[in-house]
Amino acid sequence: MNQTQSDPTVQPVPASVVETVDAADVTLSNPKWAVIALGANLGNRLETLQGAVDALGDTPGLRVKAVSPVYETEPWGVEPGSQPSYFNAVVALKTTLPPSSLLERGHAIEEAFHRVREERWGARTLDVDIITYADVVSDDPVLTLPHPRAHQRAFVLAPWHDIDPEAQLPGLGPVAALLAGLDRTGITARPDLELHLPE
Ligand code: PH2
Ligand code: MG
Ligand code: MG
Repeated sequence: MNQTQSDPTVQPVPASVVETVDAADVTLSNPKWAVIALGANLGNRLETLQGAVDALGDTPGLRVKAVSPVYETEPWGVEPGSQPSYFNAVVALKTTLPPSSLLERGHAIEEAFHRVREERWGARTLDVDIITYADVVSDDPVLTLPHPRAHQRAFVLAPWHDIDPEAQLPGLGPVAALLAGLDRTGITARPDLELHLPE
């Protein structure tokens, strides 16, 4: 006889505490939503962004749920005309990784695309920024949540709003309202370009 079934002290886990991410997916217990912004302004920008989406999808304990449209955007924070334009996009995912591991994974993906860390806001092949992790608000300098400048950046909020019009920036309110207050000059949708979910 099956020992486990006959032992009255071993209770089955109620189905309600195991959240199924996707029917064909591994079942992740207690996964959290996170939003990641991607940016590239050197090399083959579209290929790099898709590579980053695929690399996120290859991460154990992480499931990419939505990928935004691509925007071509003027570099923010530098002398106009001093850098190539960016391609920006946003990914919504569910993960069982803690924020620190997600950050580490993001850095590893940046490095895989030959990102060289030079000056602040320098041109880069790939930038992977965690925008939100669940509803965490933290001023930890290693990983400030939500991303400390996301609310000022239409190149983050516009693609995020496209995939989740109800999105909220924890502590700061609806993305729709924040986006409505931003100047969208230099932020151009590129419907001719498309990213897809990881295979
Ligand atoms: N990222 C930066 C600095 N400036 N400008 C645009 N348009 N898009 C970015 O992703 C971006 C930027 C530093 O992370
Ligand atoms: Mg960034
Ligand atoms: Mg970054």
